Amino acid sequence: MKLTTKFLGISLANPLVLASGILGTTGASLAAAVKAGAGAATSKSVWLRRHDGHSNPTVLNLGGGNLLNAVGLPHGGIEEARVEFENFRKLSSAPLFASIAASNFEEFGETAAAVAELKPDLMELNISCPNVESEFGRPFACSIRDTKKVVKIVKKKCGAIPLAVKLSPNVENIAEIARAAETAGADAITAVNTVGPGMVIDIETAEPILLNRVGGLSGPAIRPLAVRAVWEIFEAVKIPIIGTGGVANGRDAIEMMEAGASLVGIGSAAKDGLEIFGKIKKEIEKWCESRGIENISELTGKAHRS
Ligand code: RRO
Repeated sequence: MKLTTKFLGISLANPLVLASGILGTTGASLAAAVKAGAGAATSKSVWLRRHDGHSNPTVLNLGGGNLLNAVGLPHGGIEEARVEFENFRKLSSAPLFASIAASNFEEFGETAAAVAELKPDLMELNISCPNVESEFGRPFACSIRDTKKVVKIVKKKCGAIPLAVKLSPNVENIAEIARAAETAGADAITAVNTVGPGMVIDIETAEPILLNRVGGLSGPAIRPLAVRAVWEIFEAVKIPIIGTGGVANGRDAIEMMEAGASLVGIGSAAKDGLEIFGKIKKEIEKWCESRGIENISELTGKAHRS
């Protein structure tokens, strides 16, 4: 069977994508994910100017593959992205997805324009980071109005580069936010960012462990929530979905596609080693072959037909 797929005209060797935030800071680490088997790799969210994240501790391992993070969107700025994207291109011909972040509407437009010049294969608009609320207020992805406004601004700057909008699961109705993004011109939806915010307390010191006190939850614990979100978004919009949230094996990736995803993001599961991409690919292939499925895209949205 064939794992190759097309997403908004982009050819991928398989539907697995390194999600933003995990190993996406350098060209070498992005290329390593592709070499290990990812069909595409997404950068850490790029800022126009240097942005310092939170101080340590920023990531807690909760066990069972689950993480609580408040990294706080650190990035060196557009010149760093230029160098690292060039490094990636020297090492790999696979699609590169550029995640972008900013603190306000205007800066999102400027960042999109600057990143478009770096010619990524897709731009992913990160309006759903749960860890910078104290700095910038509520994420745009928590409001229909803000989502529409920022997508309109950014879409104008993307030129021919397709635009995916990364949504937050921390909303009452994710389908209506997805619809707002689609109406405003988004070409795809990435769902979901981390869940929360959550908190873990050191019971001896009686203090929250993360320096930011709260952080976003990721890993297998959030997978059913992500699957439900993707399922609802698939019902609500016509644009394709990158399903992300707790996928850790072939079964999970297939489930995410059946819920409606065309591509599947792998984030937390990659923290223990990039071999995960090859392993998931093999599991998908074996499952599909035993069921006579010839084309991976047959899986997308299958749960809506049953
Ligand atoms: O850097 C982070 O703290 C972070 C980001 Br940008 C995001 O989108 N989601 C997340 O859980 N952490």
